[in-house]
Amino acid sequence: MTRRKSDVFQSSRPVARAERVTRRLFLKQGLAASSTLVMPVVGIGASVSQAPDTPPPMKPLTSPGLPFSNYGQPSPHEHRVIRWISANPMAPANGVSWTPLHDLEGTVTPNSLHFERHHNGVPQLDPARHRLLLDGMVERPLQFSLDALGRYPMVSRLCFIECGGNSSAAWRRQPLQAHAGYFHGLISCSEWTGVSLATLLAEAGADPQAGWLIAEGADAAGVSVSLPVPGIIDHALLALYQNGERIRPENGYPLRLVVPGWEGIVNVKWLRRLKLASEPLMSRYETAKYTDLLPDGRARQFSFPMQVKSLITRPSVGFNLPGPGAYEISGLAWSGKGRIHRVEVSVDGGKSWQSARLQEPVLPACLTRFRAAWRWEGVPAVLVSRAIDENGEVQPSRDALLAARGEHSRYHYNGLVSWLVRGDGAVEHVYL
Ligand SMILES: Nc1nc2c(c(=O)[nH]1)N[C@H]1C(S)=C(S)[C@@H](COP(=O)(O)O)O[C@H]1N2
Ligand SMILES: [Mo]
Repeated sequence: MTRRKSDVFQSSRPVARAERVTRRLFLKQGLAASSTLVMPVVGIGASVSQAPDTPPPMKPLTSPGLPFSNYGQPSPHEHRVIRWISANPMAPANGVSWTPLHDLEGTVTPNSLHFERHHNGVPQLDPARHRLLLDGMVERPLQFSLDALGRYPMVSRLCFIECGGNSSAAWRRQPLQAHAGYFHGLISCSEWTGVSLATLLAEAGADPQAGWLIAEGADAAGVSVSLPVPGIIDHALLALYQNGERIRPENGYPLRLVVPGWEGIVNVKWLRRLKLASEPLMSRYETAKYTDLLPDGRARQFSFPMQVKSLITRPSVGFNLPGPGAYEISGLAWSGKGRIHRVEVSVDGGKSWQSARLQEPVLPACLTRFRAAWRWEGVPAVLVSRAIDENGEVQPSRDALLAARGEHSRYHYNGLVSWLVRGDGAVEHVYL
């Protein structure tokens, strides 16, 4: 079933009686009641669930429920929580589908909602016949069946994959009004499990002179990418599992390359060949595509790690705040170069900032959930988040990003994202 953005509307259900609760919270923390941003969140949920106008709990059922199922499905009440598909009807195999970040919580993306980027559709591969060829500058060219790969020691990495083209609509002059996930949701986070690249390169006897690894997919898009071996040898893996189950067909079944924190395209799906070489291939996917045209007319190439970035997911476009009172601001931060060190949140369009609470675990190249308690006064407020990673890199303002990169980029947008909460509680995307 293909459902479009217009069918999807998400509204928040903030807490009842929030005003009183918030005042109590302020007193508890010894803060002035005029303050609008309160950290950390304590006790709001418990107090609210006691509110006197809450309907009494439903009676337990007296007849049996539905029987067991072989493979679980979400509640039918959650049918609006879907990937939104953007593809050209004339070439439906080339396009994207977006993770609904605005509908999700925590940091792990359910497999059925992992974003998709296919250049020429999802190949139907038979795992019994699939092989991985490892050749080029090696002592022993090797070919692996999946059974053979499964006998090597495995490793797991909880990490994000982000398309280089994520958030690209933010390069436009006018702020696009779209749900957070249907704008910034070409990022998903999974636990990937498989065999480390280092293990296989050692097995084949990689030539130390081979500086580049060329990875090729088995789909009909001719995807080949070149990766610098020293940059990936310690963290790349050949993944067989995604959040504990076999990788989904759309995410690379039965085998994909995962390079934690590096741009989407190098995470080659339906992996069929790894070739060691002394030079990069200069394929279409690292020349005509996935390069960034700079203001001086040159193009930036091989910009692998995704830059530090963050985004408030709740509230965001599509939410309607029903009235003044206590809300939690919740969002995601990430950096392809390491851990998130700090996330700052502003409710006044960047005039003042306070540190948000980072939810554990905080892992390198992984989505990190941040939270900040907020009391909305019922007047317009501009919410912004700003992430800083462990290398001290700071998420830039949109103006700073445009000044550095010019206006002809299509990839690697990591500027600040601002949401205007209007006086009537609706949320709009604005540029500062
Ligand atoms: N073989 C192959 N690998 C591929 C692609 C593809 O079209 N074919 N798309 C790439 C791009 S551009 C991205 S962003 C990621 C998307 O991974 P996902 O579809 O699992 O989210 O896969 C990359 N690997
Ligand atoms: Mo991508």
